[in-house]
Amino acid sequence: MIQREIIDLIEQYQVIIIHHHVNPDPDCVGSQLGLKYILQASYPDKEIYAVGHLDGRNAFLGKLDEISNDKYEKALAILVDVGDKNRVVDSRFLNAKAIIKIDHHPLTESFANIEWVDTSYAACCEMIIDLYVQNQDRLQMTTEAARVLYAGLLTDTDRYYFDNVTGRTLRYGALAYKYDFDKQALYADIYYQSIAELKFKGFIYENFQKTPNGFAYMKLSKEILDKYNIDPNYAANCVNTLANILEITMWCFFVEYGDHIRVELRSRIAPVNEIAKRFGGGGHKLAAGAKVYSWEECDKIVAVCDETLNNLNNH
Ligand SMILES: [Mn+2]
Repeated sequence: MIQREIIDLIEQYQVIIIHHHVNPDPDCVGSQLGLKYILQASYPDKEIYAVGHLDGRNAFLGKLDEISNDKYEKALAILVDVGDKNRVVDSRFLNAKAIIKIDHHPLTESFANIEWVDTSYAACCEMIIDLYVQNQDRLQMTTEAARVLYAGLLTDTDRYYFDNVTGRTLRYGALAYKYDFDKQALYADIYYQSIAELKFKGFIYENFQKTPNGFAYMKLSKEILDKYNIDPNYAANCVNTLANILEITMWCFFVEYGDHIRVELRSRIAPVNEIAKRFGGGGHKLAAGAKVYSWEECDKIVAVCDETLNNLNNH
């Protein structure tokens, strides 16, 4: 069983360094710090580090470690919530003696010594909790681990709302919830909005476009983002501003970055991962993404999505 192999390998190493992906979200950081705290409690003699960079928005989750290059010489590196080598923050993980990957995204490349990749988990934090639940003879949970793992469950499922949620996700939420951390403080840290963010959403509600067959989209140029003082990552994460609207069954944000346009595609009926694939991207059935390089390509995506809904409406 792969979880046993993971723990066996962990037990062979004195230094363990856990890495996150670029623009880490609470599920990624929650998995990273949750695993760190579990391993610290379970193996107090080992050196366990979590490295990378947290922006202000995710600072409530905890602190990361700064470590010197020589730490990698005898280390085991663990990558969480990320499948691609080039999306891992801090490439020094390549200098580690062994690498473990723990991820719930569809597999794109294999390179680690142990790869635990399973898309049946709604969140990477659910995988870390499962690692603890199935191996309680060797691992210990802590209150602080439960807090950050619970944060990841909430955000990767949109509070148990997305279709990736299973009975297991809910049971593990209950397991984390029973630990004595301040839930209201956690919700406040995750869900607060600034007035600038609120006004930006107001702009979206006023200005999104809709095709005749129920595809809604928003083109967010650098000019608009600058005007509202909004970071492109934040803008892309606002795609579900257009969710739960009666007349809209598929929706998309096109967000301009320096050299490309990020496409975030969502649906509540027709699969969108195949559409994303046609434009070099991919993802889940009802939530997918791609990267394109011109607004003309965005218009092609709009046409394909509207056509998909047209075909669906006529059947
Ligand atoms: Mn995740």
